[in-house]
Amino acid sequence: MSLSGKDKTVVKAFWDKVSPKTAEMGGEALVRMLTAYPQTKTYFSHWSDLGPDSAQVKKHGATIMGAIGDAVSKIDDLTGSLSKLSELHAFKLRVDPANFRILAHNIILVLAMYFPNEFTPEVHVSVDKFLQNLALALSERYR
Ligand code: HNI
Repeated sequence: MSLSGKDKTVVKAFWDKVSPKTAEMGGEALVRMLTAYPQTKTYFSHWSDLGPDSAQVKKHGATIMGAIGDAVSKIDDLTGSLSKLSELHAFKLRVDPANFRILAHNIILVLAMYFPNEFTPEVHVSVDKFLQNLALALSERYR
């Protein structure tokens, strides 16, 4: 379902609040994805350490969250702004798009862990819709 004006406002306001912690939260979300959904590790088999203390995983989590923050600022055109990344994941990295939802789940979890008071049900529903739309935009170039 597409994002309403209210969803966009809620997501932007929440992201403003949490942005000082996004790099750290991205690392935590990626560590959790690789641990709780070990099938996702196949894409990172060229990295020596995929455990909870891996500097590479944490750094990459920060990179991913940076891209998500960028998408928040371009929330009116997710498909256009993510088309380069979609192409990369589709044709070069060959990431099964089902994994975008798995990562989104882990991001939601970490947002709630870090910001239990700010992550109200209202924020939850809008951020969830946003991440589903982002996953859809990232899947756009697969066919
Ligand atoms: Ni993803 C590289 C963003 C989900 C596997 N990924 C990137 C880069 C960005 C990025 C940015 C760096 C691009 C570059 O070097 O130009 N990835 C995102 C975003 C999402 C996402 C915004 C979803 C929210 N990526 C996933 C998922 C997987 C994934 C779910 C696999 C399970 N990504 C990769 C891999 C790389 C990657 C693998 C290359 C890593 C490397 O450096 O070798």
